[in-house]
Amino acid sequence: MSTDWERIYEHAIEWAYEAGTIIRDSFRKQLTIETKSNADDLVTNMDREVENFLIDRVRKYYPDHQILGEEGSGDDVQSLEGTVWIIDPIDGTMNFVHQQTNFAISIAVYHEGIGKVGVIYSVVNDEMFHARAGNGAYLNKLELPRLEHVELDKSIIALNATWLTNNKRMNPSLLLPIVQSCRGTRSYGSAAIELAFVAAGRLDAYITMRLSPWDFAAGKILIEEVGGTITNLDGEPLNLLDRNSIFAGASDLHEHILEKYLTNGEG
Ligand code: 2AM
Ligand code: CA
Repeated sequence: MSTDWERIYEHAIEWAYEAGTIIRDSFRKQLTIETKSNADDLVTNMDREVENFLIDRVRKYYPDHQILGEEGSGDDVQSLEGTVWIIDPIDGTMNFVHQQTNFAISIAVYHEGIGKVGVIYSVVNDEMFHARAGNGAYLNKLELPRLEHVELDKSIIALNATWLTNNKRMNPSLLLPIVQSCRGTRSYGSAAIELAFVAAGRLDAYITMRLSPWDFAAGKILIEEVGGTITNLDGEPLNLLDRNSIFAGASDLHEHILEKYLTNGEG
């Protein structure tokens, strides 16, 4: 039986909207906040509740699909064989806790390692970024145009200031010239939103040192659907089963920055 991708696409969007309602309703309730790997790595009861909601839906309608979820309620996914849902119930949990805005639900569906459906729902702004491979990317009902050529000195690049300090993942001297040459930098604190913004042309590039598959799986599909490029910082393809550094952007700008600033033409 052939896979009904239109149905999966509609389900992903519908469930993201439903999950958004669950999160909005939670604003009136008490939040339980815990930490994970370190004191700044937050998780709330809502992250878990929303992940369970989405997983229940996938399991009910697509029992033979695998699920990779940030909070670990999904499957122990070891390969991208078959159909895999990659879910981040709340991307930007710190924003969710501190600001009650600038967080998103990220849902991606891959088949044999190929991105098929990508959905990023910025809940409080009610912005649904969605793409079905080969059918274009959309913001709500509006089709997103293909990304245009942009010069570095006219570009806006998203990155987190952490990567400009001395840290164990990145020599800041590599990023400083990029920051000095672009028109401006932004930091939203949600990788999914930052990737959706690249797809929508609101940002021209996004650089970060470490993301997990659920942070970037949907954004990758959106960006590629509008002709953008997303790789790791060495210009290599992303591994959807592991953490990666991330460099996404309009294709010409991506190539220019990679060659001039990140690999010195050696990559
Ligand atoms: P989260 O909110 O779901 O944890 C913050 O700059 C962005 O990076 C958020 O999308 C956040 O996702 C993600 N992030 C934060 N710490 C991370 C880590 N240690 N590994 C992977 N992604 C992380
Ligand atoms: Ca995340």
